[in-house]
Amino acid sequence: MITMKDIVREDNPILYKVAKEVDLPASKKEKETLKEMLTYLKNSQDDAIASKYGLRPGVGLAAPQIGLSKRMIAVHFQDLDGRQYSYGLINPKIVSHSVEKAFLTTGEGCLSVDRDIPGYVPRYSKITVKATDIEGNELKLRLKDYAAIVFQHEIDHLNGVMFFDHINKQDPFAIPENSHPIGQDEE
Ligand code: NB4
Ligand code: NI
Repeated sequence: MITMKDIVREDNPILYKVAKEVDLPASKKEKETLKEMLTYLKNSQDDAIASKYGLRPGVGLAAPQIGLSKRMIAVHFQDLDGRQYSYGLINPKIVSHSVEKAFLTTGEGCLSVDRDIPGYVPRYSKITVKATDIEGNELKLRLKDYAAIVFQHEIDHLNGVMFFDHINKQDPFAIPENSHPIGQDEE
């Protein structure tokens, strides 16, 4: 099983590389790895398992974070309307996006970054993603707000981009223009 020792940290150059496309159909090994990434997320959200193995909780994970420079991501979360998302995706691609942006009021963290970096991370509020799932099915996902933010954080990792690259260095909590907040106190 994947544990924290398998997760590379921000000093590892693999996190700043553009990851390679996976030749389809994906190999048995690649599919096994993607299943393990999804299992890490499920385990990390289970208090008993997470405390037993010292897992930091996650709703997403990208293959470069476990030292594999390949375009594969796993996501496992419920959006704020309670809709469940649980996917292992290969060669995910953002094929269209809104002009409008959104950001988590809590800011973002990363399993590969062992420090808090305060500030809003502006991202597109609506995206359409095309990808291949673990079974080899072609998927087209229309995502908004929280779900769109999670997918963009993961797809960024495939392009060597970290969440803090998006934070306004001069004023980290400046409200990005043409954006809306996502999170508990978004009323
Ligand atoms: C990826 C996320 C950072 C912002 C928002 C959040 C958590 C991550 C990083 C967008 C994507 C990992 C991958 C959480 C978390 C809410 C749901 C269900 C019950 C606990 C869990 C906690 F753990 N980020 N961690 N960071 N990343 N929400 N939740 N809760 O997932 O680095 O590249 O279990
Ligand atoms: Ni991350």
